[in-house]
Amino acid sequence: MTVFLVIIVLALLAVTGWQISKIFQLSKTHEADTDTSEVASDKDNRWNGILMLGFVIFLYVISIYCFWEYGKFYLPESASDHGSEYDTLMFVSIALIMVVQIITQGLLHYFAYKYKGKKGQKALFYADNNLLEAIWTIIPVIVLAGLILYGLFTWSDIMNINEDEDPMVIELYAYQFAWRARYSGEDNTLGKANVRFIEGVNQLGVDESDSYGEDDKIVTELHLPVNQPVLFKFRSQDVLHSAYFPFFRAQMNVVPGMITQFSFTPTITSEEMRQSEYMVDKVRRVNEIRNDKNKVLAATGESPLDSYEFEYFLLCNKICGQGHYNMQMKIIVESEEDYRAWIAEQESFSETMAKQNASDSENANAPTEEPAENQENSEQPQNDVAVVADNEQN
Ligand SMILES: [Cu+2]
Repeated sequence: MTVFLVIIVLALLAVTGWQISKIFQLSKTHEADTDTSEVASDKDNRWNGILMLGFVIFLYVISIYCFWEYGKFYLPESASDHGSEYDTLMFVSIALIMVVQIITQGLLHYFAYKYKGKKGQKALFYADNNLLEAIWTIIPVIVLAGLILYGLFTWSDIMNINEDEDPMVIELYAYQFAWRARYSGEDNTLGKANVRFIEGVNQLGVDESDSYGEDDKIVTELHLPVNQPVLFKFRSQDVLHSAYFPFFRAQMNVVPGMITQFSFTPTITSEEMRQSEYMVDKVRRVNEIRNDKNKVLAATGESPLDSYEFEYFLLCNKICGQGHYNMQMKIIVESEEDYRAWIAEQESFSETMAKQNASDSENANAPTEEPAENQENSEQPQNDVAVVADNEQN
């Protein structure tokens, strides 16, 4: 706050100084050799022209430098089936915009320099030219229409879910501030769910009376078999979240009170991605930075950072509250066998509920000396769900 006030005071002082200097200038008697005219002289125009040219050269140089220096931070090759379509669309659009902008921006600034004002020189009065008008109207219309149609076809290609492919249905459940995944089990159908059923271990509010839900499996890590189409159904417990899978070029809003969906097919396993040239290079760079930091940490006696290993992540891409930055879930793309082995180990919803009911009745029958602690464990109040999840992540 103090800093803010100091800045305001300094700004006001600067304005006062500027105004005072203007008053002095105006009150000064005109000397013969100083030009105080408000009309631009040839010298002013020459300077403006040079600055216009200089500015566009600066823009070009800084753009080239940014591509050169930061190009390595682009995402690698897409790890999903539709991702390459998306990348091509993006590349074509950016390339077109870049070419047009480089030419028009360059010409604009060059003409400002070339045709700068000169004393005695009069601008040519040129009313209109139908041919020119037609050219610069029709060409952009054709190019833009083409681009829009191309975008529309790509969009519907990506967004239309092909039910013939028999995608594996997985629910992604968002809440402040973590994700849960619910696999739909052998029947590939998710049990009904509602926020009103959230109680105890039933963190996602799965309807116990719906038999489709019995074999559902709720997990904290997303495992996907490679080359298998997946249909994600998104649900939110509290506020607007956004499921963002940058490596798979997918994103979908997660809206409270409705189910949104997105389908894609992962094509590159986590291990393959780890071994790609891009990722080997990135991991090496990250670990170099971490090693440098570790030297500083070691000097102050603090524990060192772990070395970095690449994993796919599902992130939240809506600023949904204080813990938003931490809202992520690991994604592991693996072979069909590895996936099957992993999913077989996971507890189904009916098993989780049976366990809770058993421990509930045990508590009810137990002598009333020490139930307080057990009660607390088995009956998490709903508000603590997020806190528990947060702790798990850390
Ligand atoms: Cu969020």
